[in-house]
Amino acid sequence: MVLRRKAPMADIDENNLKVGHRKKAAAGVPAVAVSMKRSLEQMGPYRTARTLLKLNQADGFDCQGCAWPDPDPEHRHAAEFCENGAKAVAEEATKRTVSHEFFAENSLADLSGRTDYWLGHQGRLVHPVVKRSGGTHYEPISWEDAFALVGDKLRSLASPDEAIFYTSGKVSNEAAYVYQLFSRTYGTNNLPDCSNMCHESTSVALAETIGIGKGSVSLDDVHHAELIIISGQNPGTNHPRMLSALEIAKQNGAKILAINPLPEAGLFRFDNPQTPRGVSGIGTGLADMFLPIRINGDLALWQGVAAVLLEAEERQGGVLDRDFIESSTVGFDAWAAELKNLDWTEVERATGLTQAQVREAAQMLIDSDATVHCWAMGITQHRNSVGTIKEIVNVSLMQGNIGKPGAGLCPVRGHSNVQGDRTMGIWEKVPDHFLDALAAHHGIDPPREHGLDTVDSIRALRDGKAKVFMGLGGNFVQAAPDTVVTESAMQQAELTVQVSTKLNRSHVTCGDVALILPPLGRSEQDRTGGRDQRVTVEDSMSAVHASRGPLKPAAPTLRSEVDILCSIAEATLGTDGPVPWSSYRADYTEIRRAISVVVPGCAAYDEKVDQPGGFVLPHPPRDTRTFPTEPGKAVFSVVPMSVLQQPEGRLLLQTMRSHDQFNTTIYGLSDRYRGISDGRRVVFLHPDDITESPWQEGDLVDLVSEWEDGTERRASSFRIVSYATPKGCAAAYYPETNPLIPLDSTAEASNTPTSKGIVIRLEPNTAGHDASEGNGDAVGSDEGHKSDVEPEQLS
Ligand SMILES: Nc1nc2c(c(=O)[nH]1)N[C@H]1C(S)=C(S)[C@@H](COP(=O)(O)OP(=O)(O)OC[C@H]3O[C@@H](n4cnc5c(=O)[nH]c(N)nc54)[C@H](O)[C@@H]3O)O[C@H]1N2
Ligand SMILES: Nc1nc2c(c(=O)[nH]1)N[C@H]1C(S)=C(S)[C@@H](COP(=O)(O)OP(=O)(O)OC[C@H]3O[C@@H](n4cnc5c(=O)[nH]c(N)nc54)[C@H](O)[C@@H]3O)O[C@H]1N2
Ligand code: SF4
Ligand SMILES: [Mo]
Repeated sequence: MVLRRKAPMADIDENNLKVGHRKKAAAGVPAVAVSMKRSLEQMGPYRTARTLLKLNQADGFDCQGCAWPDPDPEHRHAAEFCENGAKAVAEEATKRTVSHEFFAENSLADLSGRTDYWLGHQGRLVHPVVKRSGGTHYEPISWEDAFALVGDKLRSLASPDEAIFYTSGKVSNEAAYVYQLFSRTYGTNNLPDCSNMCHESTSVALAETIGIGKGSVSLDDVHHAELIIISGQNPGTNHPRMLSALEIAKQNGAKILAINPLPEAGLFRFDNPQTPRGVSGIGTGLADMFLPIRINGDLALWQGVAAVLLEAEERQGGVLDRDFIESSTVGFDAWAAELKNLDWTEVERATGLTQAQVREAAQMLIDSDATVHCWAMGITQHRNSVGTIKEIVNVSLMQGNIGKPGAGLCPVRGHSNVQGDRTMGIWEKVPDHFLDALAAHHGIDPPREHGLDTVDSIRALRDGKAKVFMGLGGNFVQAAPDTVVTESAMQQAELTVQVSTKLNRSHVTCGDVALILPPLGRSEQDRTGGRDQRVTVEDSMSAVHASRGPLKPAAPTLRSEVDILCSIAEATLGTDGPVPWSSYRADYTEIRRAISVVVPGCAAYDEKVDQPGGFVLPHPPRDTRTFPTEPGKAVFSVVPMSVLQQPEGRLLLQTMRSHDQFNTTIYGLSDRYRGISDGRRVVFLHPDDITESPWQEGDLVDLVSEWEDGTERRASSFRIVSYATPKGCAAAYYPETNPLIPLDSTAEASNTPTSKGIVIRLEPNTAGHDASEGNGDAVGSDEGHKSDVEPEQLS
């Protein structure tokens, strides 16, 4: 069986694709120029000034761009944002809006032929709209009728577990708290979130080993580390202000070890546009060592490093933190014994690195007394991710690199409030103590069985077990794996409700009845209940603070997320139940009072969030080297070696972000650091893999994935680009490649889709309209079509 979907492609002329040089430094003057250009285009000069000066300031609003933390208030610049933060703001604060006429003119069938790039560029959604059963268009509906429609439908379900309440991680703590409270008062823990596709492997591995599923460092630790390891992360694009922190660390003498199949620009040099060195292009050198690892080689790498550290300890001593291992951990001996049998041939095969390279990297750890280990999607989105992260924890524990200054575990989160949403109870497997507190404070009886995560929600929709899907932000059908399966699952829903700022594919691939409810964005003033409301968020380092939008809302019709959720709750559960929805809506302080009682670590929440810079949530391993695990100590875990090897003639594909997108939101067509412009359907290959194939650079091919059950999945029309990626390892952009990821291909123990390790083969292009141009001549380039490969960086 072949699963294939004709992807919408018409709005982007991929024949304009240009392939230029890969950049060797990130940011610099071009970043400032792009920030200003995009901001002015979308917002005009007045809104640009109003927003950017308030972005990430103590009295302003939190950047929607990512979860990287802000410096202390006294160390903030007037311009405390990066290029991609400015793009994220411009995307939301755009002056364009989607009118009723737009929906009258464009049927669902028309819209489904559009790319997400085109859909997002239509502007802000400003009116609630409905698609009725059998309807061909969205049409206007009043807010009250929309709420009643949702309430009636939810009350008619045979069981609350037939409803799914998805969250994307931009949602504020107040909205998240109200949402999970509504879902649980209604009667289900079906609260999947984007985290299920993102850092879930981190949360699972850390909860088991250190007792809390969050990172253990502060920004100050990054600044004062002796060694910073950056694994599977592209900070120059996805967390650009991390480069400022790395620059400070380098000035303080830190070394950086970067591990990535691709030589991402932001790993090598930072041209800080706020310093003369940066503007002049001298910049700050970052990575002292770069390991161009094979996709999925990280578990083997950390086993190799651990083995070298154990050897060195035996030989010379002083490498391990014996006192810490003795007093604060369990399982060391069994783990160390297992590593005695390490097979170096296996490590070399898995990593594509030589034993000498692994030893050299291990020496950097030996030489450091304070190591911070950062990681992101290149580590979390594999079948063996939980095991890999446990091995990273093992290596940190053996040197006592947790709960001491300049050291710790630093999973770098994605969405700006994804960590806060979890803290607030957006979690299908929330622990019993949270439910107990919820029950006691609100006088409700929350269900105790775990709910559905993202992948299981798709299965439930596919199998007709779930009938209502509500998305609080996000773009579920496009972000989820196995696009063909997910789209058809969503179309089987009886009702879909999307609370969204911008149009996207999840509105077009919807249920029998579908609602779009447009909320205020974070950059906008919120006057719900006639008073100035503020919300709160938590960053990747557990700092919580308030956020207030400076802008006049895109339209007076918009309602806040809290308002929408409380209104749906009332329409579903009535107004005389135990939860005071209308007081929550009238004053979010009331929600924060509930948070301060129910959510661990949040006592006096409403007062603390207004301190300059907010407050930091407790983290026992970081604060006192105590570990709330089952044995009461940090746990060394024996992780069986596993390596993803593709069969002969196949490639391992990773799916990643370009520099000009936020997840499924495509800002533009320029992946500047990788030298790509005016197109997105490219596949990056090692030059030898191109030579050994029947194709040449610039040719159009289909990507075909192969899954264990014999099914195949096809995504058409990708241009071959020669690139510095290890042999056998391909890369292409998400979400165009999501049709290739089988729903059942998930990480063990976290159920995260394997977005970074998919076995594919290349085939001749079969998409009709592009096939005729399927040769290298169609690729334009200002400098000729350059391959940009430095063989010495490759395995
Ligand atoms: N501008 C912008 N910012 C964003 C986002 C965005 O889309 N745009 N998304 C946000 C979100 S939700 C998230 S989760 C983060 C994502 O931030 P990242 O994790 O940086 O995102 P990806 O683009 O998926 O990049 C994964 C990196 O891992 C590398 N990699 C792939 N496979 C492997 C492997 O097997 N081993 C190793 N060691 N490396 C590997 C890739 O080459 C790539 O550099 O960014 C957040 N910030
Ligand atoms: N192949 C592949 N798939 C992946 C990944 C990958 O690396 N590869 N990464 C995964 C990861 S890490 C993540 S986090 C998920 C992302 O999954 P999601 O979070 O579901 O997707 P986004 O693209 O971030 O959602 C964008 C939409 O959110 C809405 N939106 C934006 N701002 C707001 C707001 O303030 N309020 C509301 N209510 N709506 C808003 C807009 O309508 C916009 O279209 O994708 C995952 N999917
Ligand atoms: S690093 Fe992230 S949070 Fe900070 S300004 Fe850039 S995009 Fe926004
Ligand atoms: Mo993410």
